[in-house]
Amino acid sequence: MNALFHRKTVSLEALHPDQRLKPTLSWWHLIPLGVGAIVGTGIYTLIGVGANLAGPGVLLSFLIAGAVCACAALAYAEVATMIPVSGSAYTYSYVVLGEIVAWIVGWSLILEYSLVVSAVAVGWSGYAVGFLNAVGVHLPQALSVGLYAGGLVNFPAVAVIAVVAGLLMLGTRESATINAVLVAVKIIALGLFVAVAGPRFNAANFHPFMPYGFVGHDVAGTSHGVMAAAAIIFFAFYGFDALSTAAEETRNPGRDLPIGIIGSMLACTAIYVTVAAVAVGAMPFGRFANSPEPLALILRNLGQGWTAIAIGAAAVIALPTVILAFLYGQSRIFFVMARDGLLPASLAKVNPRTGTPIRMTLATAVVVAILAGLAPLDQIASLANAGTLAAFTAVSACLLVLRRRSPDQPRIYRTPLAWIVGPLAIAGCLYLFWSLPLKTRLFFAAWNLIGLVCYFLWRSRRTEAAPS
Ligand code: ALA
Repeated sequence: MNALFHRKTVSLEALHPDQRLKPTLSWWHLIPLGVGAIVGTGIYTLIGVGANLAGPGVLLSFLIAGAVCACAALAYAEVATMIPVSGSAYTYSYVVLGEIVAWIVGWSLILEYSLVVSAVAVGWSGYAVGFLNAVGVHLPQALSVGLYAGGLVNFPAVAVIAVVAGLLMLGTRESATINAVLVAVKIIALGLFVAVAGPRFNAANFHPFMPYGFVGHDVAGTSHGVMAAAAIIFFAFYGFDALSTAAEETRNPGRDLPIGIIGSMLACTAIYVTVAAVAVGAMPFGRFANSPEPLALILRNLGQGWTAIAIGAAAVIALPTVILAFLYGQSRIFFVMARDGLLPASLAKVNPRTGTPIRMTLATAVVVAILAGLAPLDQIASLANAGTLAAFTAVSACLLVLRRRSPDQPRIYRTPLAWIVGPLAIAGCLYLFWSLPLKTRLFFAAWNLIGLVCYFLWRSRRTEAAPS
C-alpha cells in the first residue's frame, strides 16, 4: 500500500547526461511560448460555441474561466519553481502526493495535451480550408474533414501536426524563436479585429444578457448557461501550464517561470474579454454562434471582406504556435514518465545533437495526428478540458500540501494568499468540471479507469521483474 504513495525525490545532478534536457530558455522565450499556447482555437473558434451556450453572458464565462485559471496559475508558479524539472503536474504530484496520484495526473495530462493538439489542428484546418476556398483552391470533401463528418481523413489537420513536429525535433530554441514571430501575428490580427469591429458596437446586442441563465442546465439536449459556456471557454485559457513543462530547460527558473506564467495569463485575459465584448457588440450572438470562423464571419457581415481574409490568414499562419507548445509539453511529459520507468525506457533518449527527445516527439505526433484526422472538434475540446481540470486541481492541492508539510523550505516565489487562492482554484476547477456535458464526465471516468488498470498491470510486471 505504501508503495502506491511512494514519492519521487528530485535530483537533476543524478541523471545521466543523455537524460538531461539543455537549459536554453529565459522569460522572454517563455512569455511568447505561453501566449502562443494560450491564444488559439479558444478565442478564434470556440467563442462562437460559448456564445451559443450563454448568449452575451459569454463575457462572464470568459471572466470566470479566467479567474479560475489565474488562481491555478499562481499555484503553478510556486510549485513549478520549487520543483524545476520537466513533467509539469505529473512530476509535482509524484514528488508531493505519491506515485498513484502522479499516474492518474499523468494519464489526465495525456488526455489534455493530445486532445488540445488534435483540437487546434482541426480548428486550424477549418480556417485553412475556408482560406483556400477564398483564393479558389478547393480540397475534396474526403480530405477536408474526418470520418465523423462524412469525409475520409482531415488531411490539413494531419499535415500541420507533421510540420510542427518536424520543427520541434530540430531543437527547442529554434522553434521558440519562430514561435515568437507567429505569436505577434496572432495578437496583431485580434487587434485588427477589435479596431475594425469595435466602432460598430451596439449595446442593444447585450439584451438580454443571460438568456439561458447562470447555472448549466439542459436545453434541447445540450447544457446551456454561463457556467456551461465557461466549462468550454476554459479551453481558451490554459496553456500557461505548458510553460512549467519547460522548467528543466529554463536558465533561471526562479525568476523566469513566474514572469512567464503570470505575465502570459494576464495578457490573455485582457485580450479575450476585449475581443468577446467587441464580437457581441458588433453582431447579435445567434448569428455567429456555431460558425467555424466566427471572427471572420462578423467582419464579412460588417462589409469588411478584406479584413476577414486577413484574420483568416493570420489564424492559418499562427494557430500552429498552440500546436507547437502542446506537442512540446506532451513529448516532455511522456519523456519524464519514461525516465521514471512508467513508460518504455528506450523512448526516453535525448538526441545528443539537438538536445531533444526525438523518438518521443515522433511517437506523440503520430498519435495526435490520428486523432485529429478522425475526431470532431467540440467533443475533443471538452474532453481536453476535463483532463486539464484534473491536473489543475492536483497542482493546487500540491501547493497546499507543500505549505503544510514543508513550511520552511525556501521558496523563490510565494503564491500570495495561498490559503485562499489554492482552495479557490480547487473549488473553481471542480465546479467547471461539473458544468461539463455528462458524456464528457463519463468518458473521463472511463479513461481513468483504463489508466488504473494499466497502472496495476504495470506494477505487477515490475514486481515480477524485480530481483528478489
Ligand atoms: N488555449 C488554447 C487555445 O485556445 C488551448 O487554443
